Amino acid sequence: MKARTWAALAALAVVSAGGIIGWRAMREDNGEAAVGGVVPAPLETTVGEGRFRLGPDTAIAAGPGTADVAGYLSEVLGDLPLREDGQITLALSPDPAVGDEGYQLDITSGGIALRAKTPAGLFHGVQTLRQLGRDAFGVRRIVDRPRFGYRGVMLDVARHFFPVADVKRVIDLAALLKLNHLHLHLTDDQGWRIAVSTWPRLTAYGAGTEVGDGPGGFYSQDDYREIVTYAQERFITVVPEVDLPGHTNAALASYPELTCDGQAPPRYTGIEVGFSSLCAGNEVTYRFLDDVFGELAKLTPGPYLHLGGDEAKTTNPHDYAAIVERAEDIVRAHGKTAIGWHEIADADLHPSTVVQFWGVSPDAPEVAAAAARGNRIVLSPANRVYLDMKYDPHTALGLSWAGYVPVPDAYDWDPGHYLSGVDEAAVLGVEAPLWTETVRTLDDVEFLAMPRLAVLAELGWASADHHDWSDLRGRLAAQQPLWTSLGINFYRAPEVPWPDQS
Ligand code: NGO
Repeated sequence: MKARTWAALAALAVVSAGGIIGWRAMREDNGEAAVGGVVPAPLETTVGEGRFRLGPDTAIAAGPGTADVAGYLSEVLGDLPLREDGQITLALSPDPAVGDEGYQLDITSGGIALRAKTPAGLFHGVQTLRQLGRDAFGVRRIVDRPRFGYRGVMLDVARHFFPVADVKRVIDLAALLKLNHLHLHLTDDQGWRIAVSTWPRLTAYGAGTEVGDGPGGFYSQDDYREIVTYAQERFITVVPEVDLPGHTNAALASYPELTCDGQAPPRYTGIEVGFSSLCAGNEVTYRFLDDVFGELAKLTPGPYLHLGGDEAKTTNPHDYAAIVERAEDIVRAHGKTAIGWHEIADADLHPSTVVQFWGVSPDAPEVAAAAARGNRIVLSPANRVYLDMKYDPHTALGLSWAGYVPVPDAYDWDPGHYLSGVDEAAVLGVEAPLWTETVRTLDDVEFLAMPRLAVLAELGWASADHHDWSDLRGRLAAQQPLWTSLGINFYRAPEVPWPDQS
């Protein structure tokens, strides 16, 4: 295998005939073509001449510790056999240049060598390979690693419920784009979607509604474990959210003791926000939160529990801070890190807590102050990355309270230099939420998410000096054959030169 590696390097050296040219310089020389049709853009690409073609004897050689990723690669390339002398080699090697999630991919006319420090890195390399071809791959070397450690997508399964199979499909889309977090918005006014053994009415009653007149639904703990495992196999961390103290009508309707006046409200199927609240003065509120977060903590291997915190319009500021601070303590007592929507920055937060910005203006002094106190920030500016915003006035689905978000606008910002007074070092990453007031089916999800989720992935992964819309639009267009073969219902954004429309 070592010999093949050096052969690969030699082949590339011949191709860069102009002498010793740095990988980066080569990329610039080759322009768009050198980046290939890969989204998100790899850090460094050097292209050569020729191709490696899959043939009847092509096989995968899985080095120690790579069997799972090799199995996945075999599946996505059409059931290639695994064999020790395979031409496609997967290896774990402690190369610090690619970090914990990066990889190096060498394609020569004789084979493909993929190596990374971790299985997650190899998995990301496989996604690059999938995008480069189906049965033939142009000669190149790619050295790649992400800009931000947190790259997420959120699915609101409360406004409309989505079964496990749909969530798995969203995980697959996320994996294709090298995202590494799936945030599930599990509770809201319209429904409670996760079984909690000590509070069974949350699902027996509180899950039976959704927006409109649909039946709702919920995940049993086994369903949730199935989602977590499927995500883990794709190196994606599930971040469960229990929204509080507002957005809690489904819980209040199920358990009157959680309200301040002891009266259960009726269940709710509209789309107003900001009318419900847990009761700060009731001790039972905290027993409830301890039970719920305790069960979720046990079911969730990832480090984060999201406690919501948005739009608590009927909770007075003192009560709001009291509930958020105690909820944060409860999450921490269960060994997890809290995340919350940016309103939680008004409370006295532990510095480990992550603040998720969802505003529409870069001036958010309370978020900047939290960052100055050490809180890391996840950026979800609604007028850039909310997947439920309409593309334009003609989009049938979606909302427009944050404006229309055509694809170029989704790209037109830099997460490292976005919020005034927040340095890139304070930015943990980016996340695109998909709220589902108007979204009922997986087709709806895909239509709003694609291609904007790919744009979000680009912002989260690609280096800031790759930022170039004219380049990205070409690479988005290049995804069309793969997206079509995967049956993805993507929006044919008019700003992207899709091959089937030219
Ligand atoms: C807001 C609100 C959600 C809505 C969403 C619709 C946040 C964090 N809270 O975002 O309840 O569903 O807008 O775009």
